Amino acid sequence: MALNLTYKILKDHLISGELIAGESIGIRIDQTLTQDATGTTAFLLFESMNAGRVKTQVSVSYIDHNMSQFGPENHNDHLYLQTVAAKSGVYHSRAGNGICHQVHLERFGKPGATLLGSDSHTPTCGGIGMLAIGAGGLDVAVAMGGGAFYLTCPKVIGVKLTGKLQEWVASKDVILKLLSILTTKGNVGCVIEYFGPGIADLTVPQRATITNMGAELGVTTSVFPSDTQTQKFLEAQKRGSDYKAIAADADAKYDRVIEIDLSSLEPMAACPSSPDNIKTVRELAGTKVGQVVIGSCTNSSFTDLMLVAGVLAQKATNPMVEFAIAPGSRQVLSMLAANSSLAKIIAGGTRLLESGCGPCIGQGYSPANDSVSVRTFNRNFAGRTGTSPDFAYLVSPETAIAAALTGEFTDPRELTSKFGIIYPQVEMPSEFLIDDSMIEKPLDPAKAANTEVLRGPTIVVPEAAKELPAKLTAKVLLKCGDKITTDHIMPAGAFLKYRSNVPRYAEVVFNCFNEKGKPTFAQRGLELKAKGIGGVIVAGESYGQGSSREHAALCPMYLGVKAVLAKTIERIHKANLINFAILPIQFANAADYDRISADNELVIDNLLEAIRSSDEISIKDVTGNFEIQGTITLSGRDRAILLAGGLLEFTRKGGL
Ligand code: MIC
Ligand code: SF4
Repeated sequence: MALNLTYKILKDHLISGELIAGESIGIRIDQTLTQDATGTTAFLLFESMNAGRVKTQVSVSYIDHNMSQFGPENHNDHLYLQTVAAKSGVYHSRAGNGICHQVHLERFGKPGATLLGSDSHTPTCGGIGMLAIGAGGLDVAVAMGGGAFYLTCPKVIGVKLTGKLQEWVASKDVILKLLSILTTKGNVGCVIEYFGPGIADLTVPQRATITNMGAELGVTTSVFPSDTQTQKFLEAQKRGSDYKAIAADADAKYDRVIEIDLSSLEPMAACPSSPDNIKTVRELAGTKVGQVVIGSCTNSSFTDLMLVAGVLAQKATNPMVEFAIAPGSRQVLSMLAANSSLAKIIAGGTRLLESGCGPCIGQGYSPANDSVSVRTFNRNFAGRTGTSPDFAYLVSPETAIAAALTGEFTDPRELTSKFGIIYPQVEMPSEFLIDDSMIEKPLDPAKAANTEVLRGPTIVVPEAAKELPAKLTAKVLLKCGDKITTDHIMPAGAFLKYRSNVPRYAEVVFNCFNEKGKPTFAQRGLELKAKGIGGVIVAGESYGQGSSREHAALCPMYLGVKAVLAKTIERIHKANLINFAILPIQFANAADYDRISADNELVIDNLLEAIRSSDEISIKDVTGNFEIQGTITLSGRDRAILLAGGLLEFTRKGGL
């Protein structure tokens, strides 16, 4: 039978289950990546599994998120991660070497292989023909220990690309277009696979921008075939031996096909405060812009920044715009320095930020009040910039640099007619500058055994999940609306440094909903927990959008949350809830959402029984005096994990 690319890679890695969309399957993981903001917990949990050395082909631990280092927490994390990596047989990419996804694409990604990463933008490596999936740290820890990764066998949406991108229109506009079609909701359980004549001209960095931001669709991953573009990229990275051609069979089937004509695309922007709030740049023309930043794992490749340098060589930035770049990796930065483009960038009026996540995760560079910030990033959730309210727009480097020059939204295609700026033709280099000196190789087992793992006092081993009670008595701790992101649940930015200290980090769970003078979500949760009463979160559609951060489950668990009752729940977050023994329930009848209020008391008489053997669960609203039905869509393994009291306990008890 003709197979699409997704199913080919899944078939090669299948350990359990059948390749039928909707079924639970287990796949072998070849490579893993972790980053510091999720990695500390992942490694603490990995250590507590006593798994010894990693069993994967390649596991890499990156430092890229938490590099602001206010106080000792971040550096303590770095030292812990560096030493635990050495001990566990893991590569360690030091702070300053670049953003995990960019570096993984450059130095480790392999067509046809599987990659599991504790970061939702792991699908970036889909640009090189990998099946690259984001997951919670605990799932990645299990994969590092040699365990399979379990997922719902996906539906595959084929995106057929035809035509050719015009000058000043970028691959970012392709994914923004797709977000305007599919939105951030309703795509759980799907993979996006690109095919068609239009892909031939797209370079690996361009493809990686598209697969990276595919995460915002809520899909399992996105993938491009591996072809001559992939070979060119790998050879230029001096990794030609990692190349293998892999593509869908000619007559492969897709569950749905969407066609995008690259020739007819125009520059676009995701407007505040959702990646699917799409407008054309033409529609926004004239809107004043106060800040522009080019960076993040979406758009900070060498070719992206060469384009920026080429424009800045012709015209400097507007003095009323604060303009910065954050090169995606040390390789990008070194190459810009070596060919003098960096000098052009600096001369053009640019602030140079570190090679890391930086402003994308609210680590500084917050915009002024009421100031429009134009970013080449992938997320613009409210408050993510560190300013609240904020007005963040997501665009291509072409659109970003046009705004930086003019101080307002400007269709970059007008730069030529209005300012005589020639479109810089940027070629993919035939050789990248290779310097892996900031990637520490795993130590051999004898040396590793003598390595002392450094654990600073700010690293606190997370409390283990508790078994769920047979009968749940709980209170609605919060009722929230649609599209609640993990940034709403667990803010990052200034609080990111508490990732290794769950009791401290838990203090800011749902901080954005806390009201001055009233007890916080955390205080209410802990008070109920002390009385043996559980907490429930009631939510609308697409609960848990966005990141893979398992703290969005781990910290609520610490505060006594036992269940989430929502209209729909996103994939990675649902898995994280299960891993930390919080039951994800969907309203059987969405209208029941309106009947339940915050603070209501809920009782589930047969919690464990339902988890064991039913797809339905009855929930009594004691305060409102009515009963509603919930749906629990769980695989057999999910049920076993919940009954064991979480994934760690499940694994300790010998579960696979
Ligand atoms: C993000 O972009 O939101 C993050 C920060 O990279 C997260 C991971 C985290 O919260 O540490 C993600 O995308 O998974
Ligand atoms: Fe880092 Fe931003 Fe990419 Fe997340 S989306 S990995 S914070 S650059």
